[in-house]
Amino acid sequence: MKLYYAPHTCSLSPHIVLRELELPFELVKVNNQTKQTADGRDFRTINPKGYVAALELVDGDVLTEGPAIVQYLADLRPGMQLAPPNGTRERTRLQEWLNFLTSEIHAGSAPLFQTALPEAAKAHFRERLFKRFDYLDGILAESTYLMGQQFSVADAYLFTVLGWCRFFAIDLDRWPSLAAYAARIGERPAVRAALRAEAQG
Ligand SMILES: N[C@@H](CCC(=O)N[C@@H](CS)C(=O)NCC(=O)O)C(=O)O
Repeated sequence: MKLYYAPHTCSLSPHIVLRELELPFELVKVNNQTKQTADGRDFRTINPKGYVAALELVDGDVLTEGPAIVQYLADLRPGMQLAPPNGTRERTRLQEWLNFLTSEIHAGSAPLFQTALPEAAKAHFRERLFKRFDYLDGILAESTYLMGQQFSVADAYLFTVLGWCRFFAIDLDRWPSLAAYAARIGERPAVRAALRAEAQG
């Protein structure tokens, strides 16, 4: 498998999951500005949507959309329990989290990256995001991981998007349980290895 990634972006989430599952994979860096891959191809020929992450399977098929990719990966190694079995209520609970993260936190923080956006608009999106952080802080005050005691693909995703706070000068310590959670996930060997690989890439 090949993971097409760009450092500091949402592709870190499937990258972490690949390492947590100890699956064999190759990393291919994408320049998100030029849409060129590190091996000299036009990334849009791989993912016509033009954004990371994309996962190329051994038969050449390409999966996109982070929440779908991480579930596909987790199902390759069900024994590792990064996702509950398909068809269970717990799996739906995981999908509930993934949908919340992608629509409320990932997409909710995207406007803060827009340099062209006026500060008043950014303040609106920041306050909206902070309400979501308040909610997450309450959940993580009671729970080690989003799914309870079991680390899951949703945690790889939340850790990834929380990492963007440093780009927006958002101090995560305002939400102590969320900050402690991010620090805890950041200590996992697979997470450290993924961050190291992306820094060297
Ligand atoms: N819906 C997609 C969004 C992916 C996405 O937002 N990718 C960003 C990085 S976090 C990107 O590559 N943006 C570059 C672009 O849109 O040109 C997913 O959840 O995977």
